[in-house]
Amino acid sequence: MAKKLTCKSWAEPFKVKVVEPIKMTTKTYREKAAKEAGYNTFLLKSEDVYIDLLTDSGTNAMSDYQWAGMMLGDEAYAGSRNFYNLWDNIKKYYGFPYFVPTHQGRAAEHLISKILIKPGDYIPGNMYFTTTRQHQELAGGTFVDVIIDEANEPQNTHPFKGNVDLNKLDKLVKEVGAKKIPYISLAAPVNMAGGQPVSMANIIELESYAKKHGIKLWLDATRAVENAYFIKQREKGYEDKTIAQILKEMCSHFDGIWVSAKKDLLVNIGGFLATRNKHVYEEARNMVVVYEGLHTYGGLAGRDMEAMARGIEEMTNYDYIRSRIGQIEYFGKKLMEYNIPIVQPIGGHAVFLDAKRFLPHLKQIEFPAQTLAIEVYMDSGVRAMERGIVSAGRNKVTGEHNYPKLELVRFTLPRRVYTQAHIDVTFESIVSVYENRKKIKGLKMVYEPKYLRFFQARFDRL
Ligand code: PM9
Repeated sequence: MAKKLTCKSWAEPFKVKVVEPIKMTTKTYREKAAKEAGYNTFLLKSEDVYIDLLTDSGTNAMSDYQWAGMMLGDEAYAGSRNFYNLWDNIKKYYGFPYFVPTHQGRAAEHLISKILIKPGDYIPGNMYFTTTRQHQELAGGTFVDVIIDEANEPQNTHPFKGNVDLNKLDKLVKEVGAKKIPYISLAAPVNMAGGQPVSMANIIELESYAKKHGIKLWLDATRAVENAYFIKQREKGYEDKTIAQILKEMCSHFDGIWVSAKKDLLVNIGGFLATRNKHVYEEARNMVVVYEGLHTYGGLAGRDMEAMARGIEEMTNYDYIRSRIGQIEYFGKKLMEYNIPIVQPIGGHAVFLDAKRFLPHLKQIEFPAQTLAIEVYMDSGVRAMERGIVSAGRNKVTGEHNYPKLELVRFTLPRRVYTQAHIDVTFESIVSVYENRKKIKGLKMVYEPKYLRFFQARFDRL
């Protein structure tokens, strides 16, 4: 009997106009490349990678509308028209009156950390992010994790694992005093927890808590559109709102945001800081000329700002974001069919393998996630990223390794770049590594840089 249709599929609301060839290599070639790269996927040459799921940062495919905008770049040193186009769209979509462009997200993190943090301050947040915490520490602050416990449990299917635990926050406020807390650093969604969202209810609760204690509330809105999508899917009362309405409502609860435009905004470079606080704006507008460039370009070309302005218009399109997150869901569900241990619920920008359950015979100090990432590369040429003990770095006081509860490998989907067939090839490679997992040995670190070690550390096989 013929099979009956039980549900209808979605498809991407775009088609391919330009293609970029990618190289297929042999296993022997990849083993040599991995060794030369010190078994760190960040140190591989991109041309030696077949399917590049290292990051969704700056790896997006721009639309013809964005490329057309690139030709309208006004490269004046001061007062570029593209700066004003971008400003208009930041006001319209994020709802903040003031903004300062930066060359990427961490430059905005640098500015806001320098402006708000005094040495000895504490910055509570919903799980650390590598570059965010680094800038908070360099400004003399100490990051304190106040995320809910469920975020550290890969199999827990809580719909908003990015939420802040108000009791943990209150405990910190009581311990150190609100005066030592310049702002709450919220990320929505939470990258290191597996792309897990924060609910609007939690944001509203946080806002009222912060106001009551005279603490500012800032948002890392780098992937806020993905968070808005999950709110629409999972939170009562938001089903009928548009992604643009939810994004604006989210932002309305914050003093300001910093953004790496290389994600949601569908571009290859860019970042910004936006706020409703005139004093912070004036400080940032002045400081940006020291570190980035004039306040009307912040280290970017006029054409880059135009691409960002146009990316903002495309990022909240429902069919687009549904297909982006749908692609990741497709990937995650395939892995789950084969009992591959992944973080659940499936996140907004990536599928995260749980390396502790994938390679239970390895100790955390044998770098299971780093090992797994390079094993998958050697198997198929698919590149992923470690998000475990290497990324967590060292305790800034004791110098000991931080041992995070989550030891993950992130397979991140660039926006509008790969097809379902690329996902199938990736999934098959992960399954074949899983079938041979018992033979896999760990790594030892043989070179460790001082800052953000995961980018440049080198390893040897045990
Ligand atoms: N995220 C990522 O791959 C790129 C480099 S770090 C491995 O996930 C958040 C939530 C990010 C982020 C970068 C930045 C910094 C801030 N917040 O990379 O400097 O995910 O533009 O942004 C990366 P930039």
